[in-house]
Amino acid sequence: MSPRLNSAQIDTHLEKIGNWTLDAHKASIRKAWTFDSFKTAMNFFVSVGAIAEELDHHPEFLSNYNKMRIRLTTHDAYGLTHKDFDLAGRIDQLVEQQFSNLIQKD
Ligand code: H2B
Repeated sequence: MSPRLNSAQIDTHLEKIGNWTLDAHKASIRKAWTFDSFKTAMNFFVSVGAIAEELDHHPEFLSNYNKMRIRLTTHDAYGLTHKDFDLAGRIDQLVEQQFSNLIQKD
């Protein structure tokens, strides 16, 4: 099992990824996206699901019409591990490559 990261390790990982929010207990990170439609949000959900299966690491999803929020934590370790940051990086890469033009513009 992956070891839980300590506070300094978490800060180092956070600096390397884009714009994820750490909770007050340093036990999870989260990020939200607003897409152009519900259908896009569902496609995003399915795409992230495929990455989760590949990495055997599974996010918590919160869906609200065209918004998707993802929270990452490692349940087995009761906190953050490198698996959460690996998955965060893959999700950011997915958005960049396949969803960047489908983010809702104000
Ligand atoms: N996902 C997350 N987010 N945390 C875990 O601890 C976890 C997981 N454990 N996916 C994995 C699966 C584990 O249960 C299996 C057996 O590898």
